[in-house]
Amino acid sequence: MPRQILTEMKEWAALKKHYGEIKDVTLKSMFESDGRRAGKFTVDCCGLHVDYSKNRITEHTVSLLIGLAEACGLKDEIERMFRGEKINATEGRPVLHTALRNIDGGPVMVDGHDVMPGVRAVLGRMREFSDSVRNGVWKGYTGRPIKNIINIGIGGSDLGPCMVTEALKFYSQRDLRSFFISNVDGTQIVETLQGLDPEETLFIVASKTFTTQETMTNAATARQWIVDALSSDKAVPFHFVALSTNLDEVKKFGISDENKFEFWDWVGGRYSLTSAIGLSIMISIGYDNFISLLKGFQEMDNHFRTAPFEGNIPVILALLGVWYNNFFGCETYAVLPYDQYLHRFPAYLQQGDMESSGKCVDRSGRRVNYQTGPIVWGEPGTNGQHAFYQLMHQGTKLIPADLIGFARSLNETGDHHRKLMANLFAQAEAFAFGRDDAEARAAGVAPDLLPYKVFEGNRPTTVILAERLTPAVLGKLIAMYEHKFFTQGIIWDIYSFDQWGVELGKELAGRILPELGPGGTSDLKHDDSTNRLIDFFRRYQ
Ligand code: G6Q
Repeated sequence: MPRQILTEMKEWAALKKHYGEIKDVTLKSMFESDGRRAGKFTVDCCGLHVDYSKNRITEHTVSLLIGLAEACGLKDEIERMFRGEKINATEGRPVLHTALRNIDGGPVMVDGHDVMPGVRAVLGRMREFSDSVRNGVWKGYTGRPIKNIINIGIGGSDLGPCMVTEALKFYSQRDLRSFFISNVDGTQIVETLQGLDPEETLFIVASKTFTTQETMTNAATARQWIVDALSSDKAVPFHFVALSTNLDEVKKFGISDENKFEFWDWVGGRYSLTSAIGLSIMISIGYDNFISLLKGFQEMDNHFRTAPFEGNIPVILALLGVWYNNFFGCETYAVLPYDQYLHRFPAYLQQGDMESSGKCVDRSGRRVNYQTGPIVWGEPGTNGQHAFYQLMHQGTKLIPADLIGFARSLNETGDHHRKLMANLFAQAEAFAFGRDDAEARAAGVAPDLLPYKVFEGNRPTTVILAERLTPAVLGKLIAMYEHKFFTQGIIWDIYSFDQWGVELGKELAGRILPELGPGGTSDLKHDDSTNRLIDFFRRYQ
């Protein structure tokens, strides 16, 4: 039976009414009237300190939002995911990235079969392989140890490994260099290979399907580079490994059984970095750190599965997301990590959220009559402060933001870290409380400039702190957002784990390609604009 339409639920109506009552209440007044507000809206758990008190909510808002989550059956839906039910219905698959980090947990059944022995076996092979590359036992074709690791993949087979490798660079083996090639634009591979020695270079071809145009094109170019440089096809097994669910295609590419690392169709691309897709991460940071990362994920998975909603970090973040997206009408939210190592984190979350929640049809096939996924964007602080924060402070749009920071730096250098964190705290404070007329006057602002130098404030932020950026903390942060996306998908009643829009792109590019090559002609097959664009391109070939 189709679920009741979200906007027809009584819990939705209650929230709508409540929004009307609260929309003009300022954060300033909320803090003034309750000196213990921060304590009421903070969750300290799993080594994370999540302060969501600078959001435009009251305790009543939270309880209404939790009521909505309950009415949407969130508790059961969480269990259905963890139990391996086929909740990715449009692809007919379970969603079990949580099994990948259930390393010391019990069986996880898919079609009557426990997937955990397979998960542990692949992890064991990744360990052997990454150790052998790290300690120089794995040799290239000419007998030289590997120094350069190049992951070739795109989307979920690139963003996760790349983000984590960057985030955990502090823990990396410094004589190994990691590179990521994703774009089919030949510029990326040409520029990446500049100056690299093929004898010391290992390619990891990461593709769930092993048919993705960009990845296969880059892999073929890399293969040619190795074969040309080392003058033999026989060099390929020494310089290529594959990560895939499509073992037949891997074989066709010429990668042998011992050089392939399997994962499974119940691992979604954007949720795959804890599968074999994380091999480049493991080579960079080593097996033990990789396990710490998985344990961080696992701790957050357990928290999400068991914590009551009022103290459940991913649930709280998701409810805030729904609150702003659907009631305040916010179109976007920003992720602002105050840590340079996390510079790819917003881009990673952008995919995770926007592919998962970029849907307009509900799970009963009906066009939704409410907003679903927001636009996600961000940059590390403090860089963003000198770029787009202006609009966040004084523009006409309301942009909720997550500010992420750490009490201790991994690179203590003078007073850099104190300055960094002073900025984080000051920005969150300014977003919330702004600067009113009297404060501006007291700060010496000339009367004619007052309208420009007054800051309304009332801009919501959530501040997420941890002691230090460790592999385990990173695992928790990633899993926290993964489960946030899941929760929002349940409330919006959408399928979070398919991505037909991505598949469309793969199909369309293949259709026009022959028209651009030698002898190709558009033959006026398209609309007038597309025909002309193709003609322009062909004129210069
Ligand atoms: C992720 C998406 C998508 C996918 C890429 C690469 O969830 O499905 O980003 O990861 O299109 O696909 P392959 O791994 O199959 O090459």
